[in-house]
Amino acid sequence: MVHQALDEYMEKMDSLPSVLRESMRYSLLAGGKRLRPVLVLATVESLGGNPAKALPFACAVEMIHTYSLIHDDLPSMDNDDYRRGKLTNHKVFGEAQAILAGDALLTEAFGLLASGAKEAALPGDVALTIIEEGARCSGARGMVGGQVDDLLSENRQIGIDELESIHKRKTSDLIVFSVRIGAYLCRARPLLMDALTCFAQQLGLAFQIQDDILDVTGSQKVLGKPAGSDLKLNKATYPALLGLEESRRKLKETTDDAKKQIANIPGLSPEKLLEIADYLLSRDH
Ligand code: GRG
Repeated sequence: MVHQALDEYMEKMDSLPSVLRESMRYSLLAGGKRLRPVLVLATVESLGGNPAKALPFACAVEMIHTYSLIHDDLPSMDNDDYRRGKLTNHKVFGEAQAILAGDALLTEAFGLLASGAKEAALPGDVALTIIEEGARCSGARGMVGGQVDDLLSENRQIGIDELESIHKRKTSDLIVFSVRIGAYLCRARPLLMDALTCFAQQLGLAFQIQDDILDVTGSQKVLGKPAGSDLKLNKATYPALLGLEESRRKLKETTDDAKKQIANIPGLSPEKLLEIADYLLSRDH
């Protein structure tokens, strides 16, 4: 559903400069797990809503995520050649176009949050809250701020608290935003909103621990990368700070904690969300 909807949005943008449209399409439709949009839809389903109506919001978070990946891969950041099993955006379209494709995806995402809110006839305060949270989670106080502190932490010894503060903003905030969108769309009461938020925070942390473990164990080779090729020796990671075994234990504990947050809450059918948590625990890329 998400892939098709993203394809349709890009189809409609037929008046764009063709290189811009192609570079946006290239990364947006390259695949990926679609974790964040699926979380939007699964949260809506868990609250008894209609996931199809949440599709514009789901697509918006995937656009924000894709922009962050394009920019993260740039030579001035992680300088990666491959993403989602394909050459990175700047390798195909050049650095300037990659920066602009990312900028365009981020901006379109906020347009989509607004038009999605109109389409769903959301009350103004709910729509504005979603947009405000989206800016907070993806901007200076969220993902961008986390990325800055991540870059500043390179070649420096950091502790587990600082590592978690970076990942909370860089990785978890967009995951939390995805779940909270679903809760806002269904007008979840505060108890449910809080439970879902705690679930997403722990899920985001677990996701990052698993990401760090996979970088070391080389399971990313599913994407055509050699074992350990994602390992950045100048960066702090969970396995570097805690060791592999302790990281695996923490991953399991954090995932279990995430699942506990949403189990047995009246008014919530958490099956899909629990399934996603289990899937992330066993994922190999
Ligand atoms: C450049 C503003 C800016 C932010 C970059 C998200 C991020 C911050 C960088 C991405 C680099 C990275 C490997 C982060 C760790 C976790 C993460 C977000 C992994 C990629 O997400 P997946 O695994 O990717 O959900 P797919 O391709 O499956 O969508």
